Amino acid sequence: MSTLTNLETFLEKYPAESGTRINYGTSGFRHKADKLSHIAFRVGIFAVLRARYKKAIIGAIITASHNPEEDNGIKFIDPMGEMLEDSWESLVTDLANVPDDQVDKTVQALIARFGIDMATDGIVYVGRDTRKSSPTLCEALLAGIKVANGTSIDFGLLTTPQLHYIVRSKNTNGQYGEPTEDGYYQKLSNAFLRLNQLIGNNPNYKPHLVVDGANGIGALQLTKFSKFIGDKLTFEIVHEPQGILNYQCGADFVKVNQREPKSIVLKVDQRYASFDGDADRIIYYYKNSKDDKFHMLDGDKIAVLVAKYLKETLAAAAFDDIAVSIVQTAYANGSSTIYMREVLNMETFCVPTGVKHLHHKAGQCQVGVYFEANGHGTILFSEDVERRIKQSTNPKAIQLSHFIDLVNQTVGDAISDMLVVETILNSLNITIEDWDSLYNDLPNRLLKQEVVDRNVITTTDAERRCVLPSGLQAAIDETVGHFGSKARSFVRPSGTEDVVRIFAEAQSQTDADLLAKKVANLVF
Ligand code: NG1
Ligand code: ZN
Repeated sequence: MSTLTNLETFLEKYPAESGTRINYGTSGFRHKADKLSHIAFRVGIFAVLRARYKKAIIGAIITASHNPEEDNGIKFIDPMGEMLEDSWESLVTDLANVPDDQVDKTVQALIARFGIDMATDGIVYVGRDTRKSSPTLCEALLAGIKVANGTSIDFGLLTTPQLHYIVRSKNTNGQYGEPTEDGYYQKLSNAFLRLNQLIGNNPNYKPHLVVDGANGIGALQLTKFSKFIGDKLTFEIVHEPQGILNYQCGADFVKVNQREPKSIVLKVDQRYASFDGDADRIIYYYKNSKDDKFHMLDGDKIAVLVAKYLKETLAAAAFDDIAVSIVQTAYANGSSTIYMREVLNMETFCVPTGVKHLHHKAGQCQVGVYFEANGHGTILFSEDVERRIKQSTNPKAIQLSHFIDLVNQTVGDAISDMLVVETILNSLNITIEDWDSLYNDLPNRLLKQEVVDRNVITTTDAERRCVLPSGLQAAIDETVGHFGSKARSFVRPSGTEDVVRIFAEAQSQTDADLLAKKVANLVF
């Protein structure tokens, strides 16, 4: 007998789309929203199985992050606030794609294979972004949870990192924080205000920021958060959810187009930041007083700022033995890596694209700072380091202890990362121009090319070298060789789109553009 209740009724309500196979990739399921209802329903069933198997609460967030408004997606959050365990990705892909008449059989096979006790609690925490399609998909997800006789708690509108925080807090019995949206604001604002009290207001730091909320959830949640910190840091929030999500604004628009959002007229002496559609990425920018031009500070610049602050503060707190390491991907600007190694004397690691790879590597460090160039990242403190810092009475260690509480260690978080950057700028008593001048970015170009089968390209060495098709890497090396010692270029299949990405970096923008074009010609 099936352990699912009213399955047939809901399979009729959420019938499978034939012909479209949708995979659970690095960012969960992502597709045009109108193709996702049956996936959301099946994900609901799967989430209950995962929760029962882990004997813990699981999260499911409905969002397609920086994708256009008409897309949507669903992503799981494992018990400690981390991404879904790798080996379960293919399992949920299977369940999401089997024909309707095989759903029951597939679920029963999972129950048998993992010895899942269907009599235990299966609790799923649910949240969603501001997309118009999100409430409908949420309804399908909740139906799936009910069919599997699980329990759902629907938190409504949340940023992705907020749900990560809530899941971890609940599963650790509140040790990480109070497991509510308000608990999140409380934890971050307490840490921020304590740090602010210890640091004071340094003369070169102006506590005001213009924030582009990408017409999404980030704008709503930042408005709520700002009430918790009063005038200690004030915001002008632009791009609230009335506009089209991510359209001509948001972190991805700024990073890809290397320009400010269309509606913003930049003023000298003002800092700006853009969030993405689910507020897990952040990019800073400003108008430079010397050249009067737009300058961007991406994930690499944030990583360098954080690493510099942590290294100096750990030394001042007599923790010279604690190493800060940096984890990047092949897209990291070459100048940032050189600065980290040669000026900060830190170990740097390069891992394949995708947050889970960065998070995993950073988790093996004493203090691991990881950021993708696109502005997604956070800082992980090992248990031992966190305990030592929290036990110390050294004034700098006390500052670090509040700093740890300011960081969302579960995942990249635009609100938390913004507070981290603002606190560090104040603490170091520097302007955004000073921060920007730590190193000069090497000019680069990122191209993408639609292809029939992107998987004809395979890579190695953290995606920096091609294995197949044979001969391609030798041809890339030969081409790069004509562009000077700082030039590099690589190609890799995207994990989220049907495209191959081509990246080039060189001494000048003209060279970077030309190199990218030449390498693209080698591929196609
Ligand atoms: P793919 O499509 O695999 O390049 C993109 C981003 C990643 C990451 C994922 C998940 C670039 C070049 N790639 O991956 O950094 O954010 O999406 O959203 O930005
Ligand atoms: Zn995002």
